[in-house]
Parts: sequence; structure tokens; C-alpha cells
Amino acid sequence: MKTRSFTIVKPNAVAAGNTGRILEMLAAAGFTVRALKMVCFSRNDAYRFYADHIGKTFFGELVEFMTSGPSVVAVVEREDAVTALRQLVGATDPAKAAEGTIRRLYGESLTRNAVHASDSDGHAQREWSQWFTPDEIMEAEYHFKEA
Ligand code: FUP
Repeated sequence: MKTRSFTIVKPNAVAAGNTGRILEMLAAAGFTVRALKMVCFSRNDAYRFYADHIGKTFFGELVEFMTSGPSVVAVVEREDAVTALRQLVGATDPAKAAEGTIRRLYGESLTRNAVHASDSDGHAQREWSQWFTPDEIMEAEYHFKEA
């Protein structure tokens, strides 16, 4: 069944000019983009997005990084999207990520790991809801929107 996941091209990958290459890898892996935009995480956005990690040793560094420049956020669709995206993205630490994965190619460190991929259907929905209203997520069939 086609499902959706949520991804972020993080500030280091955007700054390095790798957004296009990463979107191309998603397309080559069979993902359709359903929503896409460039955003700047405020500190509040970073706290909300990474709420589960508040208090951990790396949290401060993570917030500094996520607020250091623009990110590109997207909702992507495919068969078994959450699992397929995690596979394409690779392990959290780019040094441990498999050859050919996005983090292996474009990640610089555990924190500056180039991309985010949701870890479950429930988290994916919670995460994209932080950045997209329902009408910003495109359905497979085009629906004309009245002004
Ligand atoms: P992932 O699901 O792969 O994004 O990984 P986690 O949820 O475990 O971590 C969330 C983010 O925290 C990662 F993208 C990177 C960052 N992180 C660190 O900066 N240092 C750590 O020691 C662990 C995670």
C-alpha cells in the first residue's frame, strides 16, 4: 500500500547545494513528492520537532545546527514509505551508514547528518503536521481550488 513519510533536507545539505541531488535520489527510489517547501527552523520549531530529545547531551548542538540555516521539508509517498525512506537515508551516523545512502553521501557527522526520515507512520504524520496544513499536501488527483 502506498503510504507517506516526512523528510527534511537539513541545513548542512541545503547550504552545500545538495537539495536537488537528494530530491533526485528520492525520485529514483520511487518516491512522489506530495508537499515541499523551504523553511527556517526557529529555536521553538527545533524544540517541538525534537521534543523527545530534550535534556539529552547532544540536544543543544542539535538545536544550534537545525537553526543554523534554511531546511527543505517534504512529504513523500511510495509503497511502504517509512521503511523505504529510512533505508535510502541510512543509519543516523553517516560513518555507519551503508554505501550509497543519502547520509553516507552527504552527511558530515552524527549531528550534521544531511537528512531526516520519520521512524513510523504516526511520527511521520505528527512531523509533517508541524510544517504543512492539510490543503498544502497534494492528492494524487488534481483538485481545482476555488479562489
Ligand atoms: P534518526 O531517527 O536517525 O534521525 O535518529 P535519532 O532520532 O536517534 O536522532 C535525532 C537526531 O539527533 C539525529 F538526526 C542526529 C541527532 N543526534 C546527535 O546529534 N547526536 C547523537 O548522539 C544522537 C543523535
